[in-house]
Amino acid sequence: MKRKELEELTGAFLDLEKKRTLEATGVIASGESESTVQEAVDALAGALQRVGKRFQEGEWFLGELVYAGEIAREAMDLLTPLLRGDANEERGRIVVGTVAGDLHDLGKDIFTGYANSAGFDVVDLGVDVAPERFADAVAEHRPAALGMSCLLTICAGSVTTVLEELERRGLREELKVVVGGAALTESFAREAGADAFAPDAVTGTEIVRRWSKA
Ligand code: B12
Repeated sequence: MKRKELEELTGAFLDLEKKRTLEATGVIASGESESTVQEAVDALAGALQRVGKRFQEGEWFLGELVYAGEIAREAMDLLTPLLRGDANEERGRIVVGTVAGDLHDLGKDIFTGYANSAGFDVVDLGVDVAPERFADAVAEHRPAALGMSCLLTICAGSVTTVLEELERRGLREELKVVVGGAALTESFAREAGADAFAPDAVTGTEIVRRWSKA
């Protein structure tokens, strides 16, 4: 039964059938199915990779990419508030945002959902966040960690600019920085001077959880 529900979800999504996708999401979100919310989030994330491939290979055009993004947004909005963790204590604050020039927020929001459910107080700056705004938020909220998301290769340099701005303002030393998103890699993160790269939101949450215990 489990596989069938997830297949229906990804099948409807990849057919760009919004109503069917949201119905399939609703069944899982209601808890009436054997599939978990986390499995549905992972299934949608995997399907979005396929959307990207279809777009990259010229099979789909911008209209389809935009519509798929819209459907995914609505489905994720039903799921991410339901991500459950084992939070029984306050673990500290995290500031997150998508870097300047980049409007992708689905992955960042999944990380926010997991981090919230793990007991972190997350301050979400949204998308297209300028380096100065990241630094202002770190100065204001004094988080234990900063998370940056980047999906566009041309925006990857913004990660470095943010780290330089934090350094310049004397805000880098006490702060841990984790980055994620399809445009980034482990080696890029290391060279840019971030503390960690997270290939997915669960790993990202595990990393900040480890830091908060240290
Ligand atoms: C959906 C989508 C869109 C939607 C975004 C909707 C939204 N609200 O986010 C829309 C239609 C707006 C869009 C627009 C564009 N897009 Co787009 N998009 C995608 C697509 C298909 C899926 C992205 C996604 O949401 N994936 C699912 C999530 C769950 O995955 P994720 O973001 O990687 O996040 C996971 C991890 O990376 C990690 N993570 C991510 N961030 C963070 C942050 C932290 C702190 C942590 C710990 C973890 C973490 O955790 C997440 C969950 O596990 C990708 C394809 C791809 N392979 O990524 C293209 C893709 C990113 N887009 C692309 C392009 C080219 C564009 C446009 C330039 C198209 C155009 N010509 O206009 C515009 C750019 C707009 C802009 N300025 O940002 C290219 C980028 C190519 C490149 N190398 O730079 C891609 C790769 C498609 C492709 N293969 O060509 N896009």
